[in-house]
Amino acid sequence: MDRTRDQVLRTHWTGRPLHRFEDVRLVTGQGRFVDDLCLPDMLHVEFARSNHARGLIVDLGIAQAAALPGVAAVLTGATLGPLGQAAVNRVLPDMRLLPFTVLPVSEIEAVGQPVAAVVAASASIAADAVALIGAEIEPLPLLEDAEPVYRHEYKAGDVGMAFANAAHVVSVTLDCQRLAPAALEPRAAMASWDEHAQLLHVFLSTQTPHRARSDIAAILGLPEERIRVTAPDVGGAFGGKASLYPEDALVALAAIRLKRPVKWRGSRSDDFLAASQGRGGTLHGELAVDADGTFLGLRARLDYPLGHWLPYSAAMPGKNAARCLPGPYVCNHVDIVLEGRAANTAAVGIYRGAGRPEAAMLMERLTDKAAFALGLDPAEIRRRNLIPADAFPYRMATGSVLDSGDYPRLLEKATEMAGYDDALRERDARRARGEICGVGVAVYTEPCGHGWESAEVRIDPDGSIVAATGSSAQGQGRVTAYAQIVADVLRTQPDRVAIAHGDTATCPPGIGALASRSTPIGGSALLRAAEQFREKARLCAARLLQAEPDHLALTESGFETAIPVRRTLSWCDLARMAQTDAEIAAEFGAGLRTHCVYEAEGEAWSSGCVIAQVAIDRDTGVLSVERIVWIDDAGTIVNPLLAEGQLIGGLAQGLGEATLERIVYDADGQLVTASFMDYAIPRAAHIPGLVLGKIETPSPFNAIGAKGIGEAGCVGVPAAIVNAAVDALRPFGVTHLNMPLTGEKLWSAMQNGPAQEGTKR
Ligand code: SMO
Repeated sequence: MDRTRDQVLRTHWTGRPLHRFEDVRLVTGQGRFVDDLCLPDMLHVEFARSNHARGLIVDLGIAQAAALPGVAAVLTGATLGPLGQAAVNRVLPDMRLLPFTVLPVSEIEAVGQPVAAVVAASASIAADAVALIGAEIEPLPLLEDAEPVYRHEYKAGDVGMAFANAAHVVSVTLDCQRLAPAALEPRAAMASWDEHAQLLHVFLSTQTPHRARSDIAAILGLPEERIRVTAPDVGGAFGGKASLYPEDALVALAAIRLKRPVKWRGSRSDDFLAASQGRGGTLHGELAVDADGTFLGLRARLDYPLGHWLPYSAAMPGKNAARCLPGPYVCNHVDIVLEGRAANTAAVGIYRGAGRPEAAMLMERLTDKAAFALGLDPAEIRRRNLIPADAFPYRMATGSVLDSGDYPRLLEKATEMAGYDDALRERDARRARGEICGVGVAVYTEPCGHGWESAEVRIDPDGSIVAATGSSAQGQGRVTAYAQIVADVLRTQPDRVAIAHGDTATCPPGIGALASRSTPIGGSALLRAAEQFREKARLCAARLLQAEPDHLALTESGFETAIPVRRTLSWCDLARMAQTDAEIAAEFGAGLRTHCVYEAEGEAWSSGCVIAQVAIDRDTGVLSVERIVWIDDAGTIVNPLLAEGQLIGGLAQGLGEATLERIVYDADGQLVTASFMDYAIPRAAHIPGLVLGKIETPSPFNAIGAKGIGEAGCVGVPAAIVNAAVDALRPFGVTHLNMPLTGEKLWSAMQNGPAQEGTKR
């Protein structure tokens, strides 16, 4: 390494694989999650949940429960009275809204819907009381073909002509199974009401503290300034904690009604029954190609299920799937119809990937089918259609603008690192020996959020630098990465920067941690706030040192000038004087503080290429993912260690989707998979051999140049695995497989020739 590069590395924290500052605390049991918190005189909530998917409440039968010693109250829809609505992001025009119901007054709309809340002296008394509730429900038939909640078309070019000119048209129908976000920590909420100050403090396991505050304000009819939402440590979320839930609102309401602190800790079953679920779409696509394999046109019909209510981002999966569908390829003629309909199930919302995985799966399956129809190698047909590196910014036919990327280089690097040609030869040799194995390629793009975040940087009187962000964390290591960004601007050590997040009382407003947008947008807000803070501090230091601001240099301990004489001012002294010098305080405000609202110029789009090698056991159908080679482009990487962790975590969940996970409702709307006994998630032993590589095309649309990375594993990995599995079973006449690729499904496919399509709701 040459000397200049070495110096740059020593003075620049961005790009260094620092270990997470959070880890020691978390791995030694010092984490504080909602359920670790206790308040004096606290009551506990448990919910009675519906056993029926749809019906009318005849009688909730709460008398026995209410009479149980230790029960403070049994709350029902009738006792709550009229309440306001949580917000829904109407990302599609003409989108209908469904009511947000804390507890139903008359109609039950899903199995697992909370119908009554018991508030008691302990969680076990509350649970005993719930068992005494014998609700009488008059069943109603399930909703069928409800009016769409949203319908939207994405059209460009002349699709009719494209299909008329095609040498081949291939089609794929995807049945995407529903998934459970399955965060390690189930949902939880605790609330206390200060009657004297008229202040509500809600502790919530959430991705979006500020939005939760707005929603609670709207539901309860309280001004926002009377509500504080604190997200303490949050044990994962993956989209499942991006919206306020009826249970959360009930906890806040109970604290006010009963004038005592109230806590609810959801169980795993509570989450399976009533947390939001992901995916679930039925997607049909047709791809028209010419004789060389050039993509001419794309038709698709995407049908998305929605549950019985709409979380804030309920329409995002459908919208993302539709707008991302052409993926990394040039395809100018598109006609995509998107519809979402309500059903008598738990809510459907965003889950790690939020529509991007379905788009990648459909496009990558279509691409493989086209390659097969033309006798082209799957890597080659992709090479012929990828958007060239000099075409950015690139407007997709669906209207979204890709900021930057180099898709051909991704593919080239992945095939090189995978030894693609050798892998194909090895596959053929193994096949000749009677083994069942396949190779699959997928190239993906994924949008990583747009809009704003805000940040605040200040120095406290004791000299500590505090950077507060509206973009919170649920275990991603945000505190470390954000400190690296601020430390670079202020030329200080990251561990000198305290990062505040996840509390509406101590942090500026923010959208939250979702859509892979935290580092690109939240990080950019912090970068800009830190720069503004540095310049304000420079002016302040110049005044104190009686020097010209331009003559001040920032050093590792503070500011320094050589003109007229050498003088220094440490951060500590600066902080103290900014607080205590009346003249300075008058000019710069008491204490040094800057607040910045940052709006990204556009969306950052990550991309990547995955090559999967799989083998299938002939006797059991069990699939082994033998190796994944994966090149990801997430633009500027702030902390490579955290980035790698995000890739591996996303891969694990993508692997779960591809091979194991599936939420099943039966024909009566009963949830068949309400525990980890029935819903399989991957274990460490399932994680395949992994070769990671990266390219970095910084985003021109945000200050850091970063793109998202946390969802990538759910986007590219399942598509590559399914393509590899179909490749493996091609000798059996299999042309398509729906996830999850269970042993039973693959074994059946081998027995019966063509793939057996799984059934799903
Ligand atoms: S699915 Mo994410 O938390 O946007």
